[in-house]
Amino acid sequence: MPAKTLITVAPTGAESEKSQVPALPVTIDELVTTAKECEQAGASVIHVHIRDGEAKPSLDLGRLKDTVGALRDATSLIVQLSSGGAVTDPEEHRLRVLEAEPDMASCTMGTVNFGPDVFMNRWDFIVELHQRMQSARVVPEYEIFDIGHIASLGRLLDKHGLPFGGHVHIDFVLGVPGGAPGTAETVIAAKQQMREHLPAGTTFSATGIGRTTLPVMFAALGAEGHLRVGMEDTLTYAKGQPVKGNAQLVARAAGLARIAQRPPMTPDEARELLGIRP
Ligand code: KMH
Ligand code: ZN
Repeated sequence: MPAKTLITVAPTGAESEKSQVPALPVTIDELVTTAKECEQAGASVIHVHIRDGEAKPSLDLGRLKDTVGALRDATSLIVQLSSGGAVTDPEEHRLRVLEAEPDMASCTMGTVNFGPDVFMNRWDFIVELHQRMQSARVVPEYEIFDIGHIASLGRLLDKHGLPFGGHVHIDFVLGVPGGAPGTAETVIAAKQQMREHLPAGTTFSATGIGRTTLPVMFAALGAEGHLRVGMEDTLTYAKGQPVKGNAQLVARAAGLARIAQRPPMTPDEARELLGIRP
Protein backbone atom coordinates (compact mmCIF):
# COMPACT_ATOMS: atom_id res chain seq x y z
CA MET A 1 0.00 0.00 0.00
CA PRO A 2 1.46 3.45 -0.85
CA ALA A 3 2.34 5.33 2.34
CA LYS A 4 0.69 8.53 1.17
CA THR A 5 -2.16 9.78 -1.00
CA LEU A 6 -1.80 12.11 -3.95
CA ILE A 7 -4.80 14.43 -4.02
CA THR A 8 -5.63 16.25 -7.25
CA VAL A 9 -8.17 19.05 -7.22
CA ALA A 10 -10.21 19.75 -10.36
CA PRO A 11 -11.81 23.05 -9.35
CA THR A 12 -13.72 24.27 -12.40
CA GLY A 13 -14.28 21.95 -15.39
CA ALA A 14 -15.98 23.05 -18.58
CA GLU A 15 -19.54 21.96 -17.95
CA SER A 16 -21.04 24.00 -15.10
CA GLU A 17 -22.36 27.54 -15.54
CA LYS A 18 -21.11 30.21 -13.15
CA SER A 19 -24.64 31.64 -13.04
CA GLN A 20 -25.92 28.32 -11.67
CA VAL A 21 -22.93 27.64 -9.41
CA PRO A 22 -21.68 30.91 -7.88
CA ALA A 23 -18.89 29.18 -5.91
CA LEU A 24 -17.25 27.93 -9.12
CA PRO A 25 -13.82 29.58 -9.59
CA VAL A 26 -13.72 31.12 -13.08
CA THR A 27 -11.41 34.16 -12.95
CA ILE A 28 -7.65 33.87 -12.46
CA ASP A 29 -8.03 35.50 -9.03
CA GLU A 30 -10.73 33.03 -8.00
CA LEU A 31 -8.62 30.15 -9.26
CA VAL A 32 -5.57 31.32 -7.33
CA THR A 33 -7.59 31.77 -4.12
CA THR A 34 -9.06 28.28 -4.50
CA ALA A 35 -5.65 26.81 -5.31
CA LYS A 36 -4.09 28.27 -2.15
CA GLU A 37 -6.94 26.96 0.01
CA CYS A 38 -6.76 23.52 -1.61
CA GLU A 39 -2.99 23.28 -1.17
CA GLN A 40 -3.47 24.15 2.50
CA ALA A 41 -6.14 21.43 2.74
CA GLY A 42 -3.91 18.71 1.23
CA ALA A 43 -3.96 18.91 -2.58
CA SER A 44 -0.70 18.49 -4.50
CA VAL A 45 -1.94 18.72 -8.12
CA ILE A 46 -4.43 21.12 -9.71
CA HIS A 47 -6.26 20.09 -12.92
CA VAL A 48 -7.11 23.35 -14.64
CA HIS A 49 -9.83 24.41 -17.08
CA ILE A 50 -10.01 28.13 -17.71
CA ARG A 51 -12.91 30.43 -18.55
CA ASP A 52 -13.06 33.63 -20.60
CA GLY A 53 -14.24 37.07 -19.42
CA GLU A 54 -17.83 35.87 -19.64
CA ALA A 55 -17.11 32.72 -17.63
CA LYS A 56 -17.42 30.49 -20.71
CA PRO A 57 -14.93 27.62 -21.23
CA SER A 58 -11.86 28.77 -23.14
CA LEU A 59 -8.51 27.49 -24.40
CA ASP A 60 -7.11 30.96 -25.06
CA LEU A 61 -3.35 30.52 -25.03
CA GLY A 62 -2.53 33.89 -23.47
CA ARG A 63 -4.96 33.29 -20.64
CA LEU A 64 -3.64 29.74 -20.15
CA LYS A 65 -0.08 31.10 -19.84
CA ASP A 66 -1.21 33.79 -17.37
CA THR A 67 -3.04 31.15 -15.34
CA VAL A 68 -0.05 28.80 -15.20
CA GLY A 69 2.16 31.73 -14.12
CA ALA A 70 -0.28 32.93 -11.47
CA LEU A 71 -0.69 29.45 -9.97
CA ARG A 72 3.09 28.94 -9.91
CA ASP A 73 3.63 32.33 -8.22
CA ALA A 74 1.03 31.70 -5.53
CA THR A 75 1.38 27.96 -4.78
CA SER A 76 3.69 24.95 -5.03
CA LEU A 77 0.97 22.87 -6.65
CA ILE A 78 1.75 20.80 -9.75
CA VAL A 79 -0.10 22.57 -12.56
CA GLN A 80 -1.94 20.17 -14.87
CA LEU A 81 -3.78 21.78 -17.78
CA SER A 82 -6.77 20.09 -19.32
CA SER A 83 -6.22 19.16 -22.95
CA GLY A 84 -9.80 17.90 -22.98
CA GLY A 85 -11.33 21.34 -22.76
CA ALA A 86 -15.01 21.36 -23.60
CA VAL A 87 -16.67 18.85 -25.96
CA THR A 88 -16.86 21.62 -28.59
CA ASP A 89 -13.14 22.48 -28.62
CA PRO A 90 -11.28 21.70 -31.86
CA GLU A 91 -8.30 19.33 -31.76
CA GLU A 92 -5.74 21.98 -32.79
CA HIS A 93 -6.70 24.20 -29.84
CA ARG A 94 -6.50 21.24 -27.48
CA LEU A 95 -2.97 20.41 -28.70
CA ARG A 96 -1.78 24.01 -28.30
CA VAL A 97 -2.50 23.90 -24.55
CA LEU A 98 1.02 22.44 -24.20
CA GLU A 99 2.49 25.75 -25.39
CA ALA A 100 1.48 27.23 -22.02
CA GLU A 101 4.22 24.99 -20.53
CA PRO A 102 2.32 23.26 -17.72
CA ASP A 103 3.95 20.59 -15.53
CA MET A 104 1.32 18.10 -16.63
CA ALA A 105 -1.57 17.83 -19.06
CA SER A 106 -4.47 15.44 -19.33
CA CYS A 107 -4.67 12.97 -22.23
CA THR A 108 -7.96 11.13 -22.62
CA MET A 109 -7.59 7.59 -23.92
CA GLY A 110 -10.66 7.29 -26.13
CA THR A 111 -13.94 8.70 -27.36
CA VAL A 112 -16.84 8.51 -24.95
CA ASN A 113 -20.46 9.58 -24.93
CA PHE A 114 -20.73 12.50 -22.53
CA GLY A 115 -24.37 12.87 -21.52
CA PRO A 116 -26.06 14.06 -24.71
CA ASP A 117 -22.70 15.00 -26.27
CA VAL A 118 -19.66 13.12 -27.57
CA PHE A 119 -16.20 13.72 -26.10
CA MET A 120 -14.15 12.95 -29.21
CA ASN A 121 -10.66 11.50 -28.89
CA ARG A 122 -9.56 9.94 -32.18
CA TRP A 123 -6.59 7.55 -32.08
CA ASP A 124 -4.43 9.79 -34.29
CA PHE A 125 -5.19 12.75 -32.04
CA ILE A 126 -4.18 10.77 -28.95
CA VAL A 127 -0.89 9.75 -30.59
CA GLU A 128 -0.16 13.35 -31.59
CA LEU A 129 -0.88 14.63 -28.07
CA HIS A 130 1.26 11.90 -26.48
CA GLN A 131 4.18 12.67 -28.82
CA ARG A 132 3.93 16.42 -28.35
CA MET A 133 3.98 15.88 -24.57
CA GLN A 134 7.11 13.74 -24.89
CA SER A 135 8.86 16.54 -26.84
CA ALA A 136 7.59 19.32 -24.56
CA ARG A 137 8.67 17.40 -21.40
CA VAL A 138 5.12 17.58 -20.05
CA VAL A 139 3.98 14.67 -17.88
CA PRO A 140 0.63 13.23 -18.95
CA GLU A 141 -2.21 12.14 -16.75
CA TYR A 142 -4.05 9.60 -18.88
CA GLU A 143 -7.81 9.99 -18.38
CA ILE A 144 -9.77 6.74 -18.36
CA PHE A 145 -13.52 7.18 -18.83
CA ASP A 146 -14.20 3.58 -19.80
CA ILE A 147 -12.54 0.23 -19.19
CA GLY A 148 -11.36 -0.24 -22.80
CA HIS A 149 -9.33 2.97 -22.54
CA ILE A 150 -6.80 1.12 -20.37
CA ALA A 151 -5.88 -1.44 -23.04
CA SER A 152 -5.72 1.44 -25.54
CA LEU A 153 -3.15 3.12 -23.31
CA GLY A 154 -1.15 -0.13 -23.23
CA ARG A 155 -1.14 -0.09 -27.04
CA LEU A 156 -0.10 3.58 -27.13
CA LEU A 157 2.86 2.98 -24.81
CA ASP A 158 3.93 -0.17 -26.69
CA LYS A 159 3.91 1.62 -30.04
CA HIS A 160 5.04 5.13 -29.08
CA GLY A 161 7.04 4.78 -25.87
CA LEU A 162 6.76 5.89 -22.28
CA PRO A 163 5.78 9.44 -21.35
CA PHE A 164 8.31 12.07 -20.34
CA GLY A 165 9.76 11.14 -16.94
CA GLY A 166 9.10 7.44 -17.48
CA HIS A 167 6.32 7.09 -14.91
CA VAL A 168 2.77 6.24 -16.00
CA HIS A 169 -0.07 7.83 -14.01
CA ILE A 170 -3.72 7.32 -14.93
CA ASP A 171 -6.98 8.75 -13.61
CA PHE A 172 -10.26 6.83 -13.61
CA VAL A 173 -13.06 9.35 -14.24
CA LEU A 174 -16.09 7.26 -13.36
CA GLY A 175 -19.81 7.91 -13.46
CA VAL A 176 -20.00 10.06 -16.61
CA PRO A 177 -23.29 9.19 -18.35
CA GLY A 178 -21.87 7.23 -21.30
CA GLY A 179 -18.73 5.98 -19.50
CA ALA A 180 -17.99 3.35 -16.87
CA PRO A 181 -20.16 3.56 -13.74
CA GLY A 182 -18.85 5.13 -10.55
CA THR A 183 -18.77 2.08 -8.32
CA ALA A 184 -16.26 0.18 -6.20
CA GLU A 185 -16.59 -2.72 -8.65
CA THR A 186 -15.44 -0.50 -11.53
CA VAL A 187 -12.45 0.74 -9.54
CA ILE A 188 -11.35 -2.85 -8.92
CA ALA A 189 -12.00 -3.94 -12.52
CA ALA A 190 -10.06 -0.93 -13.82
CA LYS A 191 -7.17 -1.68 -11.47
CA GLN A 192 -7.08 -5.27 -12.77
CA GLN A 193 -6.96 -3.99 -16.35
CA MET A 194 -4.19 -1.59 -15.33
CA ARG A 195 -2.13 -4.50 -13.97
CA GLU A 196 -2.75 -6.53 -17.13
CA HIS A 197 -1.97 -3.87 -19.73
CA LEU A 198 0.28 -1.21 -18.16
CA PRO A 199 3.86 -1.21 -16.89
CA ALA A 200 4.62 -2.30 -13.32
CA GLY A 201 4.68 0.77 -11.10
CA THR A 202 1.82 2.53 -12.89
CA THR A 203 -0.19 4.57 -10.38
CA PHE A 204 -3.84 5.53 -10.50
CA SER A 205 -6.15 8.09 -9.03
CA ALA A 206 -9.92 7.94 -9.23
CA THR A 207 -12.84 10.33 -9.14
CA GLY A 208 -16.56 9.67 -9.18
CA ILE A 209 -18.91 12.16 -10.80
CA GLY A 210 -21.79 13.53 -8.72
CA ARG A 211 -23.08 11.19 -6.09
CA THR A 212 -20.56 8.50 -7.04
CA THR A 213 -17.76 10.56 -5.47
CA LEU A 214 -17.80 8.78 -2.10
CA PRO A 215 -18.02 5.14 -3.23
CA VAL A 216 -15.21 5.75 -5.72
CA MET A 217 -13.11 7.52 -3.08
CA PHE A 218 -13.54 4.74 -0.51
CA ALA A 219 -12.72 2.08 -3.11
CA ALA A 220 -9.63 3.94 -4.40
CA LEU A 221 -8.25 4.44 -0.91
CA GLY A 222 -8.64 0.75 -0.17
CA ALA A 223 -7.13 -0.35 -3.49
CA GLU A 224 -3.78 1.51 -3.38
CA GLY A 225 -5.20 4.38 -5.43
CA HIS A 226 -4.94 8.13 -5.22
CA LEU A 227 -7.77 10.67 -5.28
CA ARG A 228 -9.15 13.42 -7.47
CA VAL A 229 -11.92 15.66 -6.14
CA GLY A 230 -13.33 19.06 -7.04
CA MET A 231 -16.23 21.03 -8.44
CA GLU A 232 -15.49 19.83 -11.98
CA ASP A 233 -16.85 16.49 -10.76
CA THR A 234 -19.04 17.14 -7.72
CA LEU A 235 -21.35 20.04 -6.84
CA THR A 236 -23.27 18.52 -3.94
CA TYR A 237 -21.46 17.78 -0.68
CA ALA A 238 -24.30 15.76 0.80
CA LYS A 239 -28.01 15.48 0.07
CA GLY A 240 -29.41 19.02 -0.02
CA GLN A 241 -26.01 20.64 0.65
CA PRO A 242 -24.32 22.38 -2.28
CA VAL A 243 -20.51 22.34 -2.17
CA LYS A 244 -19.29 25.57 -0.53
CA GLY A 245 -15.94 25.51 -2.31
CA ASN A 246 -13.25 23.21 -3.59
CA ALA A 247 -11.30 23.23 -0.34
CA GLN A 248 -14.28 21.60 1.37
CA LEU A 249 -13.97 18.62 -0.99
CA VAL A 250 -10.18 18.47 -0.62
CA ALA A 251 -10.47 18.62 3.18
CA ARG A 252 -12.91 15.69 3.16
CA ALA A 253 -10.61 13.65 0.90
CA ALA A 254 -7.59 14.49 3.06
CA GLY A 255 -9.50 13.48 6.20
CA LEU A 256 -10.47 10.13 4.71
CA ALA A 257 -6.90 9.59 3.49
CA ARG A 258 -5.66 10.17 7.04
CA ILE A 259 -8.24 7.72 8.40
CA ALA A 260 -6.94 5.21 5.83
CA GLN A 261 -3.46 5.89 7.31
CA ARG A 262 -2.31 7.29 3.98
CA PRO A 263 -2.02 11.04 4.64
CA PRO A 264 -1.84 13.53 1.76
CA MET A 265 1.42 13.86 -0.17
CA THR A 266 3.14 17.22 -0.39
CA PRO A 267 3.59 18.73 -3.86
CA ASP A 268 7.32 17.85 -3.70
CA GLU A 269 6.52 14.22 -2.89
CA ALA A 270 4.03 14.18 -5.77
CA ARG A 271 6.66 15.66 -8.14
CA GLU A 272 9.02 12.86 -7.24
CA LEU A 273 6.34 10.19 -7.74
CA LEU A 274 5.15 11.53 -11.09
CA GLY A 275 8.57 12.39 -12.54
CA ILE A 276 7.81 16.08 -13.04
CA ARG A 277 10.77 18.10 -14.34
CA PRO A 278 12.45 20.21 -11.62
N1 KMH B 1 -14.68 18.54 -20.17
C1 KMH B 1 -14.64 17.22 -20.71
C2 KMH B 1 -15.27 17.19 -22.07
C3 KMH B 1 -10.00 16.62 -19.44
O1 KMH B 1 -10.02 17.61 -18.73
O2 KMH B 1 -9.01 16.25 -20.02
C4 KMH B 1 -13.26 16.71 -20.81
C5 KMH B 1 -12.46 16.68 -19.59
C6 KMH B 1 -11.25 15.83 -19.62
O3 KMH B 1 -12.73 17.34 -18.58
ZN1 ZN C 1 -11.09 18.15 -16.92
